[in-house]
Amino acid sequence: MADKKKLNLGMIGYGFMGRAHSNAYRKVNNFFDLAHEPVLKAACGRNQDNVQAFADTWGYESVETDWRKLVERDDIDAIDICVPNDLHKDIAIAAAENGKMILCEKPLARTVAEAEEMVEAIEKAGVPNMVWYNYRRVPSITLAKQLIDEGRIGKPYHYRAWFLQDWTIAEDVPQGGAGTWRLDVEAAGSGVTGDLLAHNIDTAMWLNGPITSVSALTETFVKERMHAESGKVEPVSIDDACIFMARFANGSLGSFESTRYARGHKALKTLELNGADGSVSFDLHELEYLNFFEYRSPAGDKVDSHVAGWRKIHVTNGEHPYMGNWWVPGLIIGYEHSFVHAVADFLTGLEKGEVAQPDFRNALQTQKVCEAIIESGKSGQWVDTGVEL
Ligand code: SOE
Repeated sequence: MADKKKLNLGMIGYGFMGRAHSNAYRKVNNFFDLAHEPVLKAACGRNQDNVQAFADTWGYESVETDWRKLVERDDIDAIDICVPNDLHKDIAIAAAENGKMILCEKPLARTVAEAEEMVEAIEKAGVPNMVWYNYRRVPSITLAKQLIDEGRIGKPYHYRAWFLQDWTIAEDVPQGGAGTWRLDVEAAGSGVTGDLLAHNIDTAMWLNGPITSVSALTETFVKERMHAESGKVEPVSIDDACIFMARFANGSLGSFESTRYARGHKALKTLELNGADGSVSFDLHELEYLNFFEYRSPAGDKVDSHVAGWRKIHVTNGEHPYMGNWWVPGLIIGYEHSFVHAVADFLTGLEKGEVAQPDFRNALQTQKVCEAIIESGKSGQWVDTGVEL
């Protein structure tokens, strides 16, 4: 890979997402023909032993224990932010001020105000940037986008999506700390809205356009939990569950549900879009399939009703999005590949001078919807999102 342009990466954080992204950087050049090659230059985390172990596992050349030092290093081109949400803003702004490209984990920030500051900083610095809403790059979902853009669904009427989990039902799950910072409002900003629904909102607006207003029902089922840092039982202020209705700018209606209390569901993530001429539906548990109902053919003819039916498309052919870069038709790929695709798209963007989406400005729109949901959950009123049209 001697002829490739090196992209020296500084990874901040070494949890679940630090691993998913590192895996993607390592694999991307084996499967995609790109002008750039990510180099795992430095990993950063507060605990020297842990970050060194992570660096050894994934092949990072060096470690730092202070992210401020990392963003100032001359040998780093891009910063990857994989830490809890309360750190996203300060790291992103400092990285932008130091001229670094930034790849930031979702959600962009805790609040719209933070996200706006981040957008201002990166746009002022003019640095390439991307937010890791990885599910857009599951080939079946990308295929849904193609079908919608080709007009195969026709006028959209309904969008519905779930993201259901069950890992916080036990009352002794702490808030704060590794992984469980997602239950601490200070670190996360919100609960399932920012953590899970943000994915569904990003995909929904990508497929079906801007969400203009929302009406939400939120609940915190377990009111107090031990805080892993203070060791004390403290009030819980995140939304454990959220159900919201939405209006899209194109006139269609949305219904969304997310919880971490759906016993038996670990990551039931679904979407469905119903239009006048067809429907698409997707379920992450069968991520290699896209379900498609065709009512009217591309030529405009109605499909013969006695043979019309849902088609379960096995999205593994070479002509399907991203799949030509993997195995042979019929053989599936999985969750981790969505991150490889994100890196491939980011690097392709660098090569072609195009902006890989979602960039910070695009992710700010999702943040606006999340904030409107939380506000609506508190007030019981419909709230305008203020999303750019
Ligand atoms: C939470 O359990 C979580 O890991 C999210 O933080 C991720 O964004 C989601 O993809 C899977 O669930």
